[in-house]
Amino acid sequence: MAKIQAIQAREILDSRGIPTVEASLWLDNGMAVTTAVPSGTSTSRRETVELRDKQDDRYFGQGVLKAVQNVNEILAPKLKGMDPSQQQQIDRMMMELDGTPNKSRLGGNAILAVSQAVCKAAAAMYMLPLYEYIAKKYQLVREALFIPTPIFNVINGGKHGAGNLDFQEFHVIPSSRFPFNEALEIGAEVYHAIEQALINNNAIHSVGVEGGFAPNLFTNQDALELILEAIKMTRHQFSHDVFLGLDVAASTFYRGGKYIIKDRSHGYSTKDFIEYYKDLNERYHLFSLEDPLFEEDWEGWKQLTQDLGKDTMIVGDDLLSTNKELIGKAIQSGACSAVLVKPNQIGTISETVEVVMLAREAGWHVIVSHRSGETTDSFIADFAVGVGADYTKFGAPARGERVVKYNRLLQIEGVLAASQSLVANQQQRSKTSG
Ligand code: 2PG
Ligand code: MG
Repeated sequence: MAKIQAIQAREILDSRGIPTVEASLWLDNGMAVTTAVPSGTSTSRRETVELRDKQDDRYFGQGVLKAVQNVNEILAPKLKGMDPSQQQQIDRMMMELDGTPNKSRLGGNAILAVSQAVCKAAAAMYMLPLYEYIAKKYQLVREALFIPTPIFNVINGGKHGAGNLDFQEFHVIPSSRFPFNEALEIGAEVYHAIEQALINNNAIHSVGVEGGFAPNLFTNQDALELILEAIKMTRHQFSHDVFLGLDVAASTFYRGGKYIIKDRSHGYSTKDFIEYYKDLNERYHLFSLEDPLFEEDWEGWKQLTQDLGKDTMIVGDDLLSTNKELIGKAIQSGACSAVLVKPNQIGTISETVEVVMLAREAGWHVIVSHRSGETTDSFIADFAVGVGADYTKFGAPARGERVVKYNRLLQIEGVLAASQSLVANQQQRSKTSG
């Protein structure tokens, strides 16, 4: 067994040009790994605290030098000599060293950088691909490993878009019957067709923070129409090969008890907004609906899940914040039917895995997600495969920090296909020779 010899963190930039934490970890057998943590733009109230320097002028106060220092001076000396396969023990120790309920002393960004590095280092120590190590360790995948179905974010609004849409993300979701490489083709083809449709309509076709287009349109519904128009330009059929979904991020436009969006000037009450979704669903057969209501509108969520949850995945992101207490509450009350899983909302790998386990036990769908501020680390792709996620959400099929994750899924798909056909061949051979 190798032991942790050293950990060094540093400040790097994320895809938005904002600092984030990267950590390298060395084992005493000479192996080394590096990983970086992402950062959200539309964060929920219940997420762990991302430690930012605040008081200085560097990067307008967004620097993460304190978090880096916490890794280098507090966490690294304590972890020295520990066995990296003891993830739970290490994560618990870091939480105790932090001593706050929301990781605000050392920083969720500092703690997660180390937690991810420990996970990667253990995989390296066992000489396993990261996804396989995670699968073996946590035993969450019942049969053979598979690649989750991708949810592509093709139009960016809300806090993510430079355009004028209220809804944060407009998704296209290929049917789960396609192997991942074909699902990626569908996502990329629809993405390019949207660009063409925008050009045809003389609309702006620049992109938002997750690589989706960020146009100026009259209503949010116009964005859904645009996607339908684009799908028609491809060889794929709406509602058969490819479906629509939304991450509404409704907390960002909930003001004074009303949902204020450009589709109606005087805003919607919860009841009216649920009716609005029902109408949308009639036309667009929404496959998934993430954060459709304010993160504290629990009664509304329950009602919406009752009304639409049979055919539409009702996904809790801000509502649940990858937090096991909140998920417990949502399972009990029937507030949604799927969870968006983001390690940096909770701050350690062990706690993230616990959330996946809870969701699985409840029969919920699991969507493993990136953040809007990303790096070129593809940790999250391996994590999604390793825990057997049903879906992944890694943004548009464009821009380096997004495609690095989709490309990693392609690699894993290739390796799995080769090893599974190897197993099938071996079984065949042992049958014929026996
Ligand atoms: C979301 C995420 C990722 P952010 O709301 O689901 O797409 O956005 O990272 O800004 O919270
Ligand atoms: Mg979301």
